[in-house]
Amino acid sequence: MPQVLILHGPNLNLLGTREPDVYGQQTLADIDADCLSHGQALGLDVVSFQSNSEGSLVDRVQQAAADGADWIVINPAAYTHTSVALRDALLGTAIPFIEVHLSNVHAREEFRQTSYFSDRAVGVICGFGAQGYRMALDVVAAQLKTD
Ligand code: CA2
Repeated sequence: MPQVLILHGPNLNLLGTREPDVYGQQTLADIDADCLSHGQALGLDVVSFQSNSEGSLVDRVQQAAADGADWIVINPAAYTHTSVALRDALLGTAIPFIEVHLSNVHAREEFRQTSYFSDRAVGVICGFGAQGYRMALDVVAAQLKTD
C-alpha cells in the first residue's frame, strides 16, 4: 500500500483549544483520525507526526525517505515562513509533497504570504480548514493512479 506521511508543524498540537475562528474547532487528534480513515478508504497507508521542533521535523522527513514513503502532506505552520532546513530536508528526499494550510494565508498578514515550500510543492491547498488534508489525500490517490 502506498505510504503517505502527514507532517504538522509547531503549535498545531493546540488545534481546537484556541483561535477556533482562524483554525477551526477540530483537534489535531480529530484531524489525524480523519486522515487515517479517509486514507484507508483510498487505499493509502497514512502516518501522522507533529512536532514543535524544527530538528525533529527534519529528522522525520529523513526517516520518511529511509522508510520509502511515497508522498508527504505537510503543514509546516510557522516554519512555512522561515525554515530553510525543512525545505532542504524535503528537497533532499525527492519525495513529492503537498503543502496544506488550514487558513487562507493570502488573506492574512504579509509575512504569511512567503513560503519556503510552495515553489517546490506539487500543489498548495489553503483556506479550507481540516478539509484541506482530505483534499490532499484525494490528490495523492489520484496521482498514484496515473503513475
Ligand atoms: O493556516 C495554517 O495552517 C498555518 O500553517 C498555521 C500556522 C501559521 O503560522 C501559518 O501562517 C498558517 C500557525 C499554527 C498555530 O496553530 C494554533 C492552533 C491553535 C491555537 C494556536 C495556534
